[in-house]
Amino acid sequence: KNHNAFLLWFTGLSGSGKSTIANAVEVALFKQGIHTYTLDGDNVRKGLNSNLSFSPEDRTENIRRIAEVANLMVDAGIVILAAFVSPYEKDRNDIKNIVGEDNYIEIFVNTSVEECERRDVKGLYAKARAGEIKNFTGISAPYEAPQNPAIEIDTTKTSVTEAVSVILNHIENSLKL
Ligand code: GGZ
Repeated sequence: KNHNAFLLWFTGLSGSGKSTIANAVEVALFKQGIHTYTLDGDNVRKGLNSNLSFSPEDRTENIRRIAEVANLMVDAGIVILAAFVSPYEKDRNDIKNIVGEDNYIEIFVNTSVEECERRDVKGLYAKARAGEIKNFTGISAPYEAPQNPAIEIDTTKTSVTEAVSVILNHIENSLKL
């Protein structure tokens, strides 16, 4: 395994800020000359996982496939950022086993459902409340909060810039970069 590569896994509710923070971390890593790739709903659920729904079984399969792809990309020496709701503790534990504990950095973007719903950037919470989206995480499907994430970010107290520096500091202190 290439020991300079690893997986940054962002978990949290829809609209919690996972992708925003992941994208900002990716820009910072790029400036350091580090080869990165971001996996998110936009490039995975439309392609590789386009046959998967949001049922519990399909979410588990979604996360399993992403973890296997991330593992291959880490093997290729690329720093991977992955931003998925990933609501189940068991599934997140499986990611760690797939990529190896030393390569897995879990980041809990801890924005409450009340705050995500207040922001409702994409209008999905309103649709979920109206019953137009079934099994919506935080409304009609569970989110199991990580018990022991490497990093936890409260986006009501921490700016994107601050979140980036917390994450970069963690990576540097754990001798990843
Ligand atoms: C949760 C849903 C759902 C349901 C569609 N529940 O804000 P978004 O739009 O871009 O992020 C959400 C994304 C979640 O996909 P993931 O692959 O990350 O989920 S999981 O890890 O649980 O497999 C949201 C949109 O897809 N979306 N329906 N029912 N989010």
